[in-house]
Amino acid sequence: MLGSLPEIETDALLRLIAMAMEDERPEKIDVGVGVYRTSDGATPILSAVKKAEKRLWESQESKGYLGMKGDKLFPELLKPVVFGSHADDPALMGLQTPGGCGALTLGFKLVKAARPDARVLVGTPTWANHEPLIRGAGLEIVTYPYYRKEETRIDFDAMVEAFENARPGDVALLHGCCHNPTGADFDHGQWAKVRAIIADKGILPFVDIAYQGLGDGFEEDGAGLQGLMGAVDEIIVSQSCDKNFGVYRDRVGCLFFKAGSPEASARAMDHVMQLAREMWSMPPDHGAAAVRIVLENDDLRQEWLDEVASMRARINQLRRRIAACDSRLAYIEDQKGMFSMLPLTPAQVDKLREDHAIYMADSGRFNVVGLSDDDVDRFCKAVLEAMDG
Ligand code: PLP
Ligand code: TYF
Repeated sequence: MLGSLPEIETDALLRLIAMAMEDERPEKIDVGVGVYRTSDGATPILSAVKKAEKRLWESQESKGYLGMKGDKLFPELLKPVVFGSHADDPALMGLQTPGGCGALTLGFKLVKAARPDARVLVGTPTWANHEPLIRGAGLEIVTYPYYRKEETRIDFDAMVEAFENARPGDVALLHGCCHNPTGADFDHGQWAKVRAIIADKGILPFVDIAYQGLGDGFEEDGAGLQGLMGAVDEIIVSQSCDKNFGVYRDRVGCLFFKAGSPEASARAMDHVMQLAREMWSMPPDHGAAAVRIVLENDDLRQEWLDEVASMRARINQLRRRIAACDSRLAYIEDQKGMFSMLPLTPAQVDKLREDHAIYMADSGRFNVVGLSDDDVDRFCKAVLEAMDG
């Protein structure tokens, strides 16, 4: 039976990661996968997390099951970080998931359960995993234009037009901050307009926030989502701690949602738990427990905030350096988070890999913080040469 399975295309990004690992050229620059790196190319465990893990190891007396919601304190401690002054909204509920991917899966399955014919409006481009996760939940996708790669800007008017044509009950997938793959986030005015259309059209916002703190700061990066909280009765939020706590492989995330009332949210939670049971039953504990310990201890929380601030400073310093290389790269300074997208064709991206051992996604997306301090000038020179070629 299994032998009859057809061949499938593997994830292009995961293929790129494997190719970069095999390349032994010493000058290799890997700006493919989205993980934070120091100038030495390391992705270290945060010191606050390491200390929390030690405390966990010392104090944990049982690994008995925790239940379908996982660590119950974990989402409560995250709420003020993600939702600011909306954290105490009695209709806002959340539960631990295996990473942001688990939250996205669960959130879309919740939509499918509530409204099987809902359509999901998805910007182009978006993170490559969004589409399979949405289709996996059995939902229809309708794309909206998000970014003009050649003009290095958000195609805001076209996006607004697409939202104007949406049906009530459609779901709009939005990136909370640090847009993957473009780095292009809404400004305050654009968020205000998005809020107004969503409320006016009866669209359900689904906000994916996986990089909070790595753009301008936790408050700034949460502001768009928090503004939406005040404007709508219902919202779904997939959150990931994998980047801002550096716990990627531990798979730490949260699904939050708010229905029209605390009672309606509680009913949605019953459905969510049923759906989680059909997939993983209970999320893995270790990473979320470490994050919970960081958040509940003032000393560790401050250490973590300082560590994220230094990651953010490195990202933004690299952005400034790249932008200073040439006016054609100046836009990169205004973008947020780990990624930006270069106006390159797939053939130009291939050439960068072949001629310069520079690895980036076919779309021209590159991980800014994959560059070491010494790589910046060579990287910019090669990219500009490719743009001219
Ligand atoms: N959403 C976006 C936009 C991402 O870039 C990622 C990246 O990994 C995720 C969600 C999922 O994160 P996780 O690794 O926690 O599943
Ligand atoms: O976009 C990235 O590079 C990260 C890592 O299936 C990633 O989000 C890539 C592919 C994937 C899961 C995570």
